[in-house]
Amino acid sequence: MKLTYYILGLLALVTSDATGNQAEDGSSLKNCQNIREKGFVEVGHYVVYNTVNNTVEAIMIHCDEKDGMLQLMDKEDGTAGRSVARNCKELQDQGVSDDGPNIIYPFSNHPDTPILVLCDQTTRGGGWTVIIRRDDSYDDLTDFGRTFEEYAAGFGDVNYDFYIGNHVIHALTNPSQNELLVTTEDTDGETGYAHYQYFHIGDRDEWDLKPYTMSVGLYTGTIGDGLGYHVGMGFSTIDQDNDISVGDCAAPWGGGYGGGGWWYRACYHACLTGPYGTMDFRWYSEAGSYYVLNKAQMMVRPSTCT
Ligand SMILES: [Ca+2]
Repeated sequence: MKLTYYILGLLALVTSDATGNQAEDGSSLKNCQNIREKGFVEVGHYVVYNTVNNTVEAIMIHCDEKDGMLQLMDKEDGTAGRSVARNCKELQDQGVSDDGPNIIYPFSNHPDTPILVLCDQTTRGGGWTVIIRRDDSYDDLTDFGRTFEEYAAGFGDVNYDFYIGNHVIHALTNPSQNELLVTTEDTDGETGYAHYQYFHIGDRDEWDLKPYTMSVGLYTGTIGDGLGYHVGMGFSTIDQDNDISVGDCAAPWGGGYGGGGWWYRACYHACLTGPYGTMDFRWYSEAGSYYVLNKAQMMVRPSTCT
């Protein structure tokens, strides 16, 4: 145990400004050796940065004993030697104030499973974990016409456009009350937001409920309550129809709408997964009116009001 406490003391000295997994000048972290030189000595997952086509991209790597890292023993109170966060709000509470990719451990039943996520630590107080990002300015755009299993697991790249996965959204919104912030930019370049004080995604298998049923409420914002129409709906995709339409709202072009997975009813007011450059990537504002979008983001954080 003496060794443990010596190492923890060393950690406190050299990483006092970076209690998360990422140093402030994260772009200099390219491998485990760089991470060790920054004073991070513990076996675990870290964010590193590679330059690809003049763009800095974050990826997650694992550094272990053969990289010169140390397997720290658990503390006497039984908690792990390494501080981990379940979401971006907990990272913020640990002193991580930078926007960008970081590592969280959101699964209460698999607390050692890390995922690379995008954190927003500045908008409206920060602490947000981004669950979907669409942005048509990227070079290689992600196809959002995906299967139920792909939407469950998540797809895309946190450096660009992505969907974090219904499995993760359920884990993020389940243990506590969460709020949701939707931000949009329409085809005229106008930006707006919708804030919901309450947001929750059910589990994949719940008695008497469709998979990943959405609850959302207490709207304020500038673009209208686009999600209100979708309350209580399960998640539908090109290969799984959980909507209440006689048709199939998630059917791809030709059969229905844009093919994106969504909490369709019959069929939708807002949909943030439709194809770029079409009216199926849009946000409802009021009866008969909606914004066609170029960019959109949804992000969640534990609610400050309970
Ligand atoms: Ca249907």
